[in-house]
Amino acid sequence: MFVDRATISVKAGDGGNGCVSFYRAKYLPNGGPDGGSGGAGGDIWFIVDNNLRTLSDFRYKRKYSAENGSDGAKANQTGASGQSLEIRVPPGTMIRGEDGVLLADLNRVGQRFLAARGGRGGRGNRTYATATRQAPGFAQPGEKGTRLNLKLELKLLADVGLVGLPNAGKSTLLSVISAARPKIADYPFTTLTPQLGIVTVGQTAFVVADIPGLIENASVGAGLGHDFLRHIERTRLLVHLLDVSDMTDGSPEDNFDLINRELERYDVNLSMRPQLVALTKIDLAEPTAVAETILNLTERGYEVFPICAPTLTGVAALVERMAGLLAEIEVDLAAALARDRVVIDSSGVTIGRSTAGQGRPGQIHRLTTLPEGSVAADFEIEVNGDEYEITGSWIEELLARINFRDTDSFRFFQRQIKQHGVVAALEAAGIKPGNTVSAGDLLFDYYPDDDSRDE
Ligand SMILES: Nc1nc2c(ncn2[C@@H]2O[C@H](COP(=O)(O)OP(=O)(O)OP(=O)(O)O)[C@@H](O)[C@H]2O)c(=O)[nH]1
Ligand SMILES: [Mg+2]
Repeated sequence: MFVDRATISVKAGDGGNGCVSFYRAKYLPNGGPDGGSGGAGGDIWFIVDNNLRTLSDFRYKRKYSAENGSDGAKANQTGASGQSLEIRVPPGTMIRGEDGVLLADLNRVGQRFLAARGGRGGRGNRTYATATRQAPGFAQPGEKGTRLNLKLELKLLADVGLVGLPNAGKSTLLSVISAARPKIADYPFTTLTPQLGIVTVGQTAFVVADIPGLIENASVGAGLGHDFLRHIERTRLLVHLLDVSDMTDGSPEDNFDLINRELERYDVNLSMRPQLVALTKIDLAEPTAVAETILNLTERGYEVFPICAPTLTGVAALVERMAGLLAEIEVDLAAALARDRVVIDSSGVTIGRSTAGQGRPGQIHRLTTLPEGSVAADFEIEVNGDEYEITGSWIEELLARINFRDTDSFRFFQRQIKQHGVVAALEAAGIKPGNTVSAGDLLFDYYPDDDSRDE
């Protein structure tokens, strides 16, 4: 079965203990303190691996821990740092805390997320020596590594979603174009859970998702389809299956419009996805009815493929077109993703003071002191876990003017948010490198360009 949820526990490594030791030599009985500090514990990272498609690995292994740091030793030897642990997840994995708060949305290949930082190593007694305290007989224990329970959720990253009424022939199509063996039967709602199949065409392969049939009001929860619409949210192409042999429930075009209305009501973006139409069960249909449906839908601008899946009639042409369209869409997707790779540069900004201290969930931050040379603007920063949301009329107006695919336009945006103190406000709110910032539809990871973390 396809697994798309998993709960795991992670534990970053403990820091090694600091050491208490004094230098001893034959003629120097009271040498100075020379206990080294402990090494840092390893961190827990999540890394997106494009070769993975499911969360099934997490069904069997639920506990993940990074290595502990080693203790410090005599002669000022610092303990070795613990190895960090990298947990590989498929693209599309969302990581939530135990409370359900979204911590990371991992959808770009190679994207990394620091889930838990290893404990710091304890200081050795050597580091406590001062002019007045020359022989400190104590050292610091290592800091414990963070332990967390995390919920992983994978929105099925299918390239193509099959949609249509129950019994339209979706599972039958998937069974003949892939190695997937979905249940097929002559009654509606045969498919109860989404099924994935990998379709190979020449050198390329893509993933097709078969979801339970949709019915009227599926977008608001009717039938079984609703829960599964989210599985096709991120597909790049929809294939809409229309049974032309069965005229009992209205004309094929009426059914076609009904499904499209449901898609639109669920998510406008979904209804704007490119859509190919497959007319199914043409072996049972009136040829004139088929011809008429083809004509009508073609006139409306759709590409229509009459098929009979059990005999493979028309299937090759449909699959070829799916592959062809996906290749075209790929280019657009790359451009869309490039937009996400935003790096805010905070160099040279004087950090103002926020009205409150560190970021807490739901807390709103306002700068009381604006950075030097910056211009006042109306915006607020809301902190939710590791997510920082910028809201307010000024940022909305700014976003509306920016074309994120254009480098100059994007630079202008970077300058604006710096000049107006947004970067300073984020810092004052406690943002850390790699945290997520959202503003309107824009989502990006925060990385200041000076990397001076005090560790
Ligand atoms: N004659 C004929 N029967 C077909 C064709 N395609 C599918 N069928 C039959 O139609 C019935 C329903 O097919 P499924 O593939 O299970 O339909 P589905 O769209 O997956 O249905 P749900 O899972 O309920 O949404 C099955 O009995 C299939 O054998 C076709 O091209 N010709
Ligand atoms: Mg089915």
